[in-house]
Amino acid sequence: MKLLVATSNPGKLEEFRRILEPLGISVVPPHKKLKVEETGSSFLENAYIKAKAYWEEFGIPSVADDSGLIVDAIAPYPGVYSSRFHELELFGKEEGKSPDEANIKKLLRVLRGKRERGARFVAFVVLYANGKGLWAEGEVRGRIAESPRGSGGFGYDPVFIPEGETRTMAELSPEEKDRISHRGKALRALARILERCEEAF
Ligand code: ITT
Repeated sequence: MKLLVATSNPGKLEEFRRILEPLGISVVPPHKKLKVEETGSSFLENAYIKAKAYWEEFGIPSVADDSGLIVDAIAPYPGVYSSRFHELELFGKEEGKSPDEANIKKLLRVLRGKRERGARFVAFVVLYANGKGLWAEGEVRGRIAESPRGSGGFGYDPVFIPEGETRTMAELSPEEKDRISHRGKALRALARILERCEEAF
């Protein structure tokens, strides 16, 4: 089976490939950028909006991920605003060399001096084609480091220490991240559901 990955985030695309191809699902990137307004108020709704928009544009069964970091001390933030947390007026705007760097700077500033550093990554994935959708979710708990470490992954990985680890997500190998990550769990769950109803797609 071939799925279009409904994302403009290269880090996510690479993870989709790594996680789905060993399960016998080949994934293709979109051949042009699609700007989709994420107008939903939940991860699930935004993932649905993205998967449907890509299906309508490209006519290939499309799988989207809407994901983010929820930090206990400021829950439900950054949440659905994770990719543009630095732009939010709430807690003050932040600048950086990249959006990822600005987001991390802001998060560390907001948590400075706080002992409560618990957090979780969540991912909702939706597969959409022909008026039909399937979805699954995944989560990984952890805590926010005092400063960034590591160069793997993307987004908040350099400041997220998964439960039971001393390393940040950005210090894990790609295989180690996929085994425990929110996206790994969500995509493997989706693949199991798809096995039972592939003919519908
Ligand atoms: P698409 O909508 O095009 O897929 P996006 O990056 O805008 O790309 P989201 O709206 O789902 O995607 O925002 C997810 C953000 O949450 C992402 O930009 C990171 O800041 C953060 N995030 C999600 N998964 C992550 C991961 O595995 N590691 C680090 N940060 C992650």
